[in-house]
Parts: sequence; structure tokens; C-alpha cells
Amino acid sequence: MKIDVVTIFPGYFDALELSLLGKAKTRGLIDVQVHDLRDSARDKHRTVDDTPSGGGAGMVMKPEPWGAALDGILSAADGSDHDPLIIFPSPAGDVFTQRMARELATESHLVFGCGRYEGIDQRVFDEYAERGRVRLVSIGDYVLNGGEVASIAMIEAIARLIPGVVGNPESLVEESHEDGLLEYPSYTKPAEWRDRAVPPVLLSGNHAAIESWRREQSIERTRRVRPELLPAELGGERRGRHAAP
Ligand code: 6GU
Repeated sequence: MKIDVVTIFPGYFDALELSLLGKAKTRGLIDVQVHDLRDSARDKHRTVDDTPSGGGAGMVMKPEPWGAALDGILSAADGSDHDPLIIFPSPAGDVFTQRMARELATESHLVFGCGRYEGIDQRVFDEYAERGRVRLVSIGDYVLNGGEVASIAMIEAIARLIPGVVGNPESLVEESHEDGLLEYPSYTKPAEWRDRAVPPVLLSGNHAAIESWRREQSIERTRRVRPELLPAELGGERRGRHAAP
């Protein structure tokens, strides 16, 4: 998967060199290219923002540097058989979920456009939505200073679903959200720590009993913490195992 990122803070994306994602980059499973938006500004101060039309607080990102940066990325991709999807992280977007991560993991080229300040001039979204595929995506109901941290979260969630990125694919299956439920609690050795015992069933060697204990724990945890995720057949409001909440 090819991933381009446009940002005024390329340094944020140094985090992608670490751990599994760094290994995935080295092994060629993902190819991440980070572009400094200021390199696409034309004045000597490398200006990327201006005051809002109509007045108001804060600054808005100017369209021209975005146009130059995105045109450059799209023309480099032109003629390849990879149809890019541009994602603008935005608190006004569709909420990012595990389901969306699974969908996006099947794409061959993602472009993340990280806005700062009060946002990007609307004409940038309109221009690229007319020329190709654009999505506004939020990572939750709270406000960040810009799209960088949101992009890193999305890139990590997406990239780990690409075959080969996570060493043991079975570990992907048993996690929170993959079956629509929260994950069961995990334990390791020692069997007793500070008078706290590992639940005996986990040491029983009875695999059917362990599996049913874990499922019960998942359901109870989901009922307690995120009842809105619970499927109807488990007494919840959710319309089916993979229906949207
Ligand atoms: Cl994607 N961007 C910003 N700036 N804030 C957010 C967000 C995105 N998702 C939640 N809050």
C-alpha cells in the first residue's frame, strides 16, 4: 500500500518508523511518503494560511499550496492502476471504526491531507471530490489541534490489517471490535501475583471451557462498558454482528 501524507509538521510521522509499522516499511509492505505542505507554498515565507473570508477567529489554510501538493501526488500516481483515495482528517467527518479500517486496508493508495488551524479552504475538498475520491474522517468526538495525530492513528489501524504486517494473523481475529465485542481480559505467568490468581479455568487445559469463559467475559465487558455495541441476539440494541451501531 502506498501512503502519502501532506502536513506542515512532517516530524509527527517519525513515529511510523517505530515497531511493527517501521518493520512493515522496511519490508516494503507499506510505502509512506511524507510531504511538507510548505514546500508547495510559493512566497519566501512559505505561507500556508490566511484570515477567514467573512471574518472570524483563527486562520484558514490557503487553497494554492494544497492544490500544488495534491496535484503533485496525484500526477505521480496517474497512469498507475492505483486509484488514490484522499482522506482529510476532520472532526466533521465520518467516524473512523474498525469496519472503516478494514475497508481502507483494501485500498492501494491513500493520501492523508492534514489540516491545521480552523481548517482548509472548502474549495480544496470540492476540487478533489470532483476529480476523484475524497473522504472526511473523524477519529472521535473530541477536538485535536490538527489532522496529524488522527492520521497516525488511522494509518496504524489500517496498516496492521495488511497481510504480513502483523506477524501472527490470529492475533488480529481475537481483538476488541473484530467480532463486534470488546476483548476479554488477558493473563500470563505467574499463576499468582500479590495474592491475585489467574482465573483457574485458564490453567485447566480445557480449551472449550477457556473459549466459552473468554466469550462470556467479552460479552459482560461489552454490556458494562459499551452496551450500544452489544448485538440484538445478546440482548443489545445493535442490529447484527457487523451492523453499524
Ligand atoms: Cl480527524 N481532526 C481533528 N482536528 N480533530 C479531531 C479529529 C480529526 N477527530 C477527532 N477530533
